[in-house]
Amino acid sequence: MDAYHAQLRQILDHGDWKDQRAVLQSTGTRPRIKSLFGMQARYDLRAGFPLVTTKRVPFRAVAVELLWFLSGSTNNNELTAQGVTIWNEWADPATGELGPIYGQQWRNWQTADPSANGIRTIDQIAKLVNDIRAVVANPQHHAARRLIVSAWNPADVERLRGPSACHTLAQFNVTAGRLSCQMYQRSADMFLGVPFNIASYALLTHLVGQVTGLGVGDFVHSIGDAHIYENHIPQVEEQLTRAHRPRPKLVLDPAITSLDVEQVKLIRAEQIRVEGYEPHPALRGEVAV
Ligand code: THF
Repeated sequence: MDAYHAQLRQILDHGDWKDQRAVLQSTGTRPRIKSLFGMQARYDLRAGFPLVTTKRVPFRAVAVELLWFLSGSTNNNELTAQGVTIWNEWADPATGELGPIYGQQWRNWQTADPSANGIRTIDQIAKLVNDIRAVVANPQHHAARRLIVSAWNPADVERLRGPSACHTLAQFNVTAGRLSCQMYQRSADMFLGVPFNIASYALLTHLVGQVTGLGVGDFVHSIGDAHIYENHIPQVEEQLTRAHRPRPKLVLDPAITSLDVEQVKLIRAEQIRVEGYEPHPALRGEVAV
């Protein structure tokens, strides 16, 4: 995970201080961020699973969150029922609803369609899996360089309660029997969010690879506004003194053979494990909301 540390170092050394909108609930203040626009890192998924080892990242929460996205849910209650509380700050207190976030855009993108009673929904994940299968069968298939899942829906941005999609778009690529993924993240909380985000898209790449019979290649992480909140800087300084440990290995249950919504709902987090994960202790930091 040298690339992640290099990004943290570069932001600390060369980033610019900026004011921003989100608030720390403990103090009611808006922490500044140190920010750098435009960064990219490449993680070779064959070299082990890219789970940060210089602090403990709760991998089970990553897996539960990704399965929740893939189930099409946008309700935080379905996440907290499984002990994952990372979306609590943004959920409607009465209903648990988060608005049209990833689950809806990935599985139920809505578009006007006069020929189909006014509205049609697109399951981008089902289309992705089908298109990858078509590209595997025929590398000249027109979908080969269009293997894209978009969470950024301009019409819905104004309806979102919390932040609009941070990870806006993922493009997949099949080369030499290996599946790679590049994700564009418009805004990245480098200390709290990014270790989750890297692990989440690496896991998604493995899952899509498994159901399409492909090995894995690289996860490429492209970032717009990469920032460290000022209240996270002592933790980041501590983290950067820690030595990397060997990357863990991802172990997926071979029984996972479909990412259809109904099949995803049957997948349990225990079917997705990491082996050999021996991180440094967790480093706590308050999230700005
Ligand atoms: N907003 C902000 N400001 N930062 C984010 O990272 C972020 N997200 C999602 C949406 N909005 C965001 C929510 N995802 C944690 C991790 C992921 C999140 C939000 C918060 C977090 O606090 N992690 C802690 C504790 C984890 C735990 O509960 O055990 C950690 O130490 O990793 C990024 O996509």
